[in-house]
Amino acid sequence: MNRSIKNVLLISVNNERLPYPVAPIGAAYVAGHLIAAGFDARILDLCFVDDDFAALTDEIGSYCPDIIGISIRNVDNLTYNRSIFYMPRIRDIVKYIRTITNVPIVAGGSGFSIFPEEILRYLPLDFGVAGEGEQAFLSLVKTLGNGGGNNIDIREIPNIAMIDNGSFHQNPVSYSCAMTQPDRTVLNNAAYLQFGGMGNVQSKRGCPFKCTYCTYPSLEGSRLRLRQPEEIVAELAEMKERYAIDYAFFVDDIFNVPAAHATEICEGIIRKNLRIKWACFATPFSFTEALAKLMKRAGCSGIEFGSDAGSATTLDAYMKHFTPDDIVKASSVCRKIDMPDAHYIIIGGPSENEATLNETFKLFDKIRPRAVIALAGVRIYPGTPICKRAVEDGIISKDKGLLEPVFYLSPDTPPEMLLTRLQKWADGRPNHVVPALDIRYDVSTLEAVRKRIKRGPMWDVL
Ligand code: B12
Ligand code: SF4
Repeated sequence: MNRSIKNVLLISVNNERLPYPVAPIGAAYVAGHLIAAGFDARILDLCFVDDDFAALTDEIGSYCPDIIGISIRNVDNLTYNRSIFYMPRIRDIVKYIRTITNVPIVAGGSGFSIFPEEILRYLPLDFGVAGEGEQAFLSLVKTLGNGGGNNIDIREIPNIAMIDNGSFHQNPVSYSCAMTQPDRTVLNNAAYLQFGGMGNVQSKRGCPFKCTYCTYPSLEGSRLRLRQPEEIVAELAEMKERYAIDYAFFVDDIFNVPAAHATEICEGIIRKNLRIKWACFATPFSFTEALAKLMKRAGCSGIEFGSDAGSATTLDAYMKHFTPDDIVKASSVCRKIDMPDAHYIIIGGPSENEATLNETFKLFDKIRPRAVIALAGVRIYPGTPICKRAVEDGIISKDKGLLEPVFYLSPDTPPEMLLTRLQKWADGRPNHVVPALDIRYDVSTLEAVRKRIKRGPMWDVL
């Protein structure tokens, strides 16, 4: 056991309430790994706190951490025209921590992992961990705790990032963590169940597809890594027995790929008669009636499809792996078995024009899913194909900083036209959610719905 680092404080800075508060299971994975290795670790969760600084003073004063990890989930809210950039608050938090303690501060989380260099330059940090945090942070804590005495060079620990003499350095990112389950003893499960309406669980990591704007494969890898179905079923059973979590969200990038794994999870839940409800993300690609029926029998009460568009031209521009016809089929399967389905669409992206917009509106009017969640414009992330296209199309310059939100908006659908068309489309269609226009997407509406509807993602009842 290590000598000089004993107490590890992880601070989850996310306090976003839309669409509902989500528990920081990433930090709980990291904490679980540290605890299993003999460290004392806990999470200060700023989600339900009124005064960040008072909470920091209390926690740091009483716990006296030897190292602090900052979990940065969201950089911004991905919402064109209603953009919220979370980083200035996070900078105030980290600067404040620096005034009360001089222990090392390390950042991690999906938001950090997308922008390691930008965030290391934006915040006064010692190190960062890009990608999976369990193994990397444990190795870093051990190395720092031993003053280097364990002979591990920080430059050899995968995923570690740092600014060294003004230059950014990133160790190779590895996607190989042995996946277990998060340590939920460090989470405020009751508050998330009450205000978020569910718990969260992960059955796999990785996505094999290559959609043009997406960061998920770079966050979790392109290779699918699957957990054992029986472990996931046991985790769900424990969530229910120990924390009364009777509704879960599978945070997997896509639940229904590979179908055999999804099938085994559903069969396991049915066999154990868990009586738990859940929701998930899915792709319309190869979405079969057999799997949908099984999901329903296993408690699935809502599917969120990353459908993106109803136009073949736009789907091609997004490099999607399915066609408009696949969306129609997936939605009709849901309708047939009475499974609530929501479809995320992104309008105004590359190759969008008036004609493709009409095709998309027409398709979703035809299939009439339970909900359409319509986003305007595509958030541009570094290293993605859409970033390259944005430069080619003259939307951004080659060296444009992307930490502060920047969106791709097709030159053929100018913002005013796009928002007017969206407003008109959503009018009279109660199943449409449009964050860009606050249509059925604002804190007071959703918190009022949550008071009435105790569980679930809420788009199914709007
Ligand atoms: C599932 C999901 C959702 C679900 C959550 C459902 C639920 N009940 O949990 C829903 C649909 C509600 C949702 C909503 C939003 N989401 Co979301 N979501 C995801 C997704 C797919 C998985 C998140 C997850 O739980 N992963 C599993 C955990 C285990 O992984 P993790 O948190 O990354 O943690 C690991 C590492 O990051 C690291 N780590 C984490 N913390 C720490 C701390 C330290 C110190 C260290 C060293 C390491 C470390 O180690 C962990 C274990 O390996 C990610 C994309 C992705 N593939 O990551 C987007 C993602 C997190 N979402 C994102 C965003 C922006 C949002 C929204 C703001 C969008 C919106 N306007 O609605 C909201 C915010 C919600 C909120 N209240 O915060 C962005 C965040 C980055 C960014 N662009 O700012 C992501 C990355 C997607 C993207 N576009 O790139 N989301
Ligand atoms: S949009 Fe969905 S399917 Fe496409 S790469 Fe991202 S996670 Fe995978």
